[in-house]
Amino acid sequence: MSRLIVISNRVSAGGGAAGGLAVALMAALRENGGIWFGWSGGRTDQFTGHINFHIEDDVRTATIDLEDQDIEEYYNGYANRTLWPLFHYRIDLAEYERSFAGGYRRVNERFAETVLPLIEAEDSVWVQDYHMLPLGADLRERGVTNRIGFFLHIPWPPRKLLMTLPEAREMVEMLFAYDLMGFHTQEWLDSFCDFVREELGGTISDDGTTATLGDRTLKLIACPVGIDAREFADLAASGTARTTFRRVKDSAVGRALMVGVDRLDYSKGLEERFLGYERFLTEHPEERKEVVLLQIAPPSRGAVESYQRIRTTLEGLAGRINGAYAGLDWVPIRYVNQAYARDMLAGVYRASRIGLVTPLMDGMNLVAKEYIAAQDPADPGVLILSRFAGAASQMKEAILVNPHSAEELSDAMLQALVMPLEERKRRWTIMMEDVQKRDVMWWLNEFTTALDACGRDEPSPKVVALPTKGAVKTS
Ligand code: GDG
Repeated sequence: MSRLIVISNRVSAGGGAAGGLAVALMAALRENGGIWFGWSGGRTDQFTGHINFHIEDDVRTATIDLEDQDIEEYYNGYANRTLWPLFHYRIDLAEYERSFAGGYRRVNERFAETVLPLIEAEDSVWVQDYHMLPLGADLRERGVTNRIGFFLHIPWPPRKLLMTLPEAREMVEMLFAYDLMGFHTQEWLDSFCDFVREELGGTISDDGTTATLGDRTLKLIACPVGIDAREFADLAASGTARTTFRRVKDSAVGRALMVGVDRLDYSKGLEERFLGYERFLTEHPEERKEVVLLQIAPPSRGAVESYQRIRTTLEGLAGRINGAYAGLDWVPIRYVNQAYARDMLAGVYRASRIGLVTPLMDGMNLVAKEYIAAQDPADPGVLILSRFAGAASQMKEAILVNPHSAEELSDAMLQALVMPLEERKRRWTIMMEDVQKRDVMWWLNEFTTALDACGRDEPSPKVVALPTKGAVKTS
């Protein structure tokens, strides 16, 4: 494989804090050489294009700082208040502001301008996620003729929903600057094709693997991201995981533990999950005091109002349910607003009889896979999984639920609690095989192999002036 230039909004730090995805991208960069480029998360008074280079775990990272206005309009604005809700089917929350769209375009151009001198002739460029949709086109405009791939980590919304975005057509047209576009599932890929066909008049090949618009052909691939299953199973066997397992088990004093681990985000269906649990407690008084729900929900995107609202709503709901049902020695919901180290999470998953993964909409959902990977093969827990998570297309042996229905959630909780060991093992074995087979390295290979196979027959790069503002310094 050629050298890889990975471009994403943020550059994930390596080391113990890194998730499976970051670990895999780092592994690819280590193996093939290359650079991971993105926003540092930091601010600057005036954007200069100054790049900070670092070496992390033998991988070269390059980050830039952004201006306050960039962060407000591009990150808190278009990415988190326009695209995120829209792509998760929440047009009721999506905000369509020209200033956001303008900031998004500006920052993508700044990314393109700044990364340009780092791209060498034979490199493959891999752009990640919805923050950077137009980046391929911005790079082409600056004369980049390298292979450029894009992977979308979130769902692709249905055509009519996407059409609520004022610049939807222009945005999708720009995607034809890429050589390859990857989605987690066939469903998201099909929605993309539907838009191309119906709104842009493009064509899709009979086998559904390419989309053509004018003289541009874009390859399409559905490849679900996985986790590093081996690493996760090792984490679950680590000393910290074992201590955490014991602590959590002891604290449940013989009760079955249900666990949810999600960023505090309205797409994750936390409110609906709490309501489903409340229904379960009401409908099954005999099960009260037999169960405890542990919800770990580290806050995210706190600068955005809808995220502040969900936090308040959940605090109210947890308070109400605990107020109604708690006794001297039992509290039905333990709601924790902080993040834990991954090895501790592995211990928590293993200690939990039920894994609750019930997003209203999710591109994939890695927690579902982590929960399965952390289980004890001799006594595995049960996964309750939303039909609307991309993961449901792979994990059919979970108890699949409609997360909007409190009754279905309640029924699923009961079914999971009484499920015999043999059935738990059967379901878990099937899911575990797939989690191991289609792991994060599998995903990486699928995508990069497809990208490598994209032929580039464009004219040689136009000569472009190096950015005058982009003084590249190392620090
Ligand atoms: C996007 C898409 C897609 C959570 N709490 C803690 C913690 N986490 C980790 C989990 C998991 C990750 O965060 C969350 O991944 P998800 O896949 O569930 O969701 P998003 O963050 O929304 O990710 C999603 C993904 O991209 C990859 O393509 O699957 O659909 O929305 O790894 O374990 N990690 C630690 N402490 C916590 O408290 N250390």
